[in-house]
Amino acid sequence: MSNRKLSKKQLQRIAENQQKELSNVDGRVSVDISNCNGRIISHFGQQLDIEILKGSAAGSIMRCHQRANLPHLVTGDLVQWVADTQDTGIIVAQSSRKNIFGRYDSNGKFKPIAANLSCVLIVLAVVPEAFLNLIDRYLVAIERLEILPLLVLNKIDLIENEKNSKLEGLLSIYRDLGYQVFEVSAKNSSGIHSLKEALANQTTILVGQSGVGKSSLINRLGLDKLTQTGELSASKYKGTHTTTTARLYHMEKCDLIDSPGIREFGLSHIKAQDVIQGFKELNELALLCKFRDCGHDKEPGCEIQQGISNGIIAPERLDSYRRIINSLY
Ligand SMILES: Nc1nc2c(ncn2[C@@H]2O[C@H](COP(=O)(O)OP(=O)(O)O)[C@@H](O)[C@H]2O)c(=O)[nH]1
Ligand SMILES: [Mg+2]
Ligand SMILES: [Zn+2]
Repeated sequence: MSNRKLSKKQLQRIAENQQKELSNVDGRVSVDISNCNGRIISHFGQQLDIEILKGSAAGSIMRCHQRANLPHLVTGDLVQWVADTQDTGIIVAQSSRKNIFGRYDSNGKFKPIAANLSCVLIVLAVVPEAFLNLIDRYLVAIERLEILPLLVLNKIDLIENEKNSKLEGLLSIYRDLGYQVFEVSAKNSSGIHSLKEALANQTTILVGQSGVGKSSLINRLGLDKLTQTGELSASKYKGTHTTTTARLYHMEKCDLIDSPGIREFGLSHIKAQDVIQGFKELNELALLCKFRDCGHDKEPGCEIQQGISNGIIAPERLDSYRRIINSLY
């Protein structure tokens, strides 16, 4: 009993000392990546689960609190933590982020979803119906971050014999633009192998409407190493995760992040000139329009309208671009 008390005190003292060392003048705490010993897996209210990255416990999960002076941490953040009691920890520092993926809520507040990504997998399904504007919203958010965007159509087991021409048309727009589009079924595994190869060595967040099969796909893409290491971490997890926040799965060859379905992926506070960068083909032609402030509507010398007439621009994409521009503050 007394032994345990002593070690807890010692641990706290170590934590405090490290905290002092790490604090910089403005009270914010940041640390070099090489000093990070944890990675945020998920949130549980005020608590976070981290994957332990160093030492004999590497690969297992630790429940942590974070110091109040740290910013809001998200899945994928690399952090430095110290032991608190025997089975919880305190996050004392955060490493700078390679990138941060998120949306804007209806009040214009940025809602970070996940950090340090290399890929975003936009998940569509045969049902519920896929919407071009939602895909484009994701692409706008992704192109700004220099993250690889991939598209996947799930539930192809539900496609009837006759082709679904509306869906085919939608997918061909993105294929023609050079995006890689996979067609899979999480139910019967068809197409899963090539998707898995494309995701190898990437840290990928799966995004898309609720019900398209993001969680099912993650199940189908492999086994999570973290929930397999040790009974303690496994029992902590059982049944506890409904996808209300992003959650990282450490698979054998890749990292996958499940995200909650979002009805609207808000971009309200992105700048208009950043929106068009998400529309590669429009962006290229817009530079050639006669007027620099061309609205790409009825102006003379509009290359985008010309492109629509020539069939090289999909009119749906211009509509979709307009809808996003009109939704900006
Ligand atoms: N037929 C069929 N159903 C699927 C497939 N993938 C997922 N589902 C079903 O679609 C529903 C939503 O899946 P879920 O993974 O929870 O979607 P999420 O909300 O995007 O995570 C569930 O009832 C799944 O069983 C698939 O490939 N084919
Ligand atoms: Mg889900
Ligand atoms: Zn124009």
